[in-house]
Amino acid sequence: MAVDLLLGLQWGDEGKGKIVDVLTANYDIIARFQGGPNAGHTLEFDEIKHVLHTIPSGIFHENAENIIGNGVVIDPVIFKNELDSLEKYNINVRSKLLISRKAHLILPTHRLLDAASEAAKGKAKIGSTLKGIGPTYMDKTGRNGIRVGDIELDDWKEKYRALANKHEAMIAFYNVEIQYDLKELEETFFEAIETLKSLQFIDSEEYLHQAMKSGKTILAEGAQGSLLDIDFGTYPYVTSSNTTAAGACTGLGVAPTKIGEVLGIFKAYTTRVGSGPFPTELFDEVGETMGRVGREFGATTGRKRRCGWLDLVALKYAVQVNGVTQLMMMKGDVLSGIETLKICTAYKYKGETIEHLPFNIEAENVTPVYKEFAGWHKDLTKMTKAEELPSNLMAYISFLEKELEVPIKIVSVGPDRKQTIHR
Ligand code: 2SA
Ligand code: MG
Repeated sequence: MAVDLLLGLQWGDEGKGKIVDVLTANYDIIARFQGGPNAGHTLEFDEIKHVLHTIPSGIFHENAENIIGNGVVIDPVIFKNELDSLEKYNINVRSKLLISRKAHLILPTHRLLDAASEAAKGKAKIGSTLKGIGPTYMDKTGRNGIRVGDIELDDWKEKYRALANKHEAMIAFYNVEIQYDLKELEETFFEAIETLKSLQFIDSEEYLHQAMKSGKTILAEGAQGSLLDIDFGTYPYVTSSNTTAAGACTGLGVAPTKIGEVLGIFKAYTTRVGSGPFPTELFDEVGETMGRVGREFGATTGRKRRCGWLDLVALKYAVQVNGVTQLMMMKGDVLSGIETLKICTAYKYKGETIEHLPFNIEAENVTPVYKEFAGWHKDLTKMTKAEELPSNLMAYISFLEKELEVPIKIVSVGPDRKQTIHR
């Protein structure tokens, strides 16, 4: 059996949590392969809204097993809170959640370092989620990190102390105002470590290998989006992991020959949180409307998301880098009522018109070229069949399918599980 991937194709917040939840019934195992509590995957059903940060979105399905892969970074404190809030709903997380021993831990000082680094950058800050993601991946590649498997060993606290001491010296080096009480932070941290220890740890690459052999179906759930990829995103305004398809191979230990469908998810418009270039960003009433109607606020930090038109140049790039085989379009309902819609089909770049993503897409380098589309006015949120979708929306969809050369298999018309149209 192959592993299918579900990835965000823009700057995150495409609606991955909802789609994983919708698709979970088809899979035995859901696995996260990168990122950490910088993610906020929102799921809505039975009139309750759940936000997951570390735990895979399959946790609400009775029969799905959920795996946190080696490529993920875990903050034990946030993880414990997530666990507590799920137990309220009578979900037996412990029996359905497995954690890779090779996943790295976010320490309290990683979070402080994230804050210090951002403060020191001033105007040039990344706009990180301040969850310690960057510093934790730095320690991973720097070969200094502490992994989940380490906490099963006796001497890990010495390793912890040495690393935390080094971090404190680094924080001082940044020379910025950061108030903290490490003793207090550590108390909470070590308490959360005990909770983490009570969960099931596995060698996830071996586990997945055996699962595939026995015919189990697996879905790898991406976090953030392709344009936040450490290699292919809008560097340096990116996250610190590979959010693209290749990240699923390294973040789970799955061979490229074992990848099946690559499901790419995008919004009918574009959003971005944090700093960095965004060529189709809107600063007018239309952008305001997208943000208000689409409830565009970060699920982790509550930050207001920047909004703009769909950027087909960037989307094509993401489809290409990931090898997307099926597309899912989210939030078309948010565009209802906008008279004329625009899709960016090319960039003006150094006096030329180009249709690929150049090295640098800062505002002073690229000017979007738009194609206009007549909007649709009907409320989509109660529609359940493809035949009901307005013809102007169908024209929008057909244009994208033709340009991207990949079918759009799901059109989502609202946040609820039920508001999902399969084509
Ligand atoms: P980090 O914290 O080091 O990964 O931040 C680096 C950049 O990556 C962006 N980033 C995100 N963008 C969109 N959504 C994300 N997750 C949360 C959510 C965001 C939130 O799902 O709503 O609640 O604010 C996410 N995580 C990281 C980040 O904005 C930086 O630009
Ligand atoms: Mg999100």
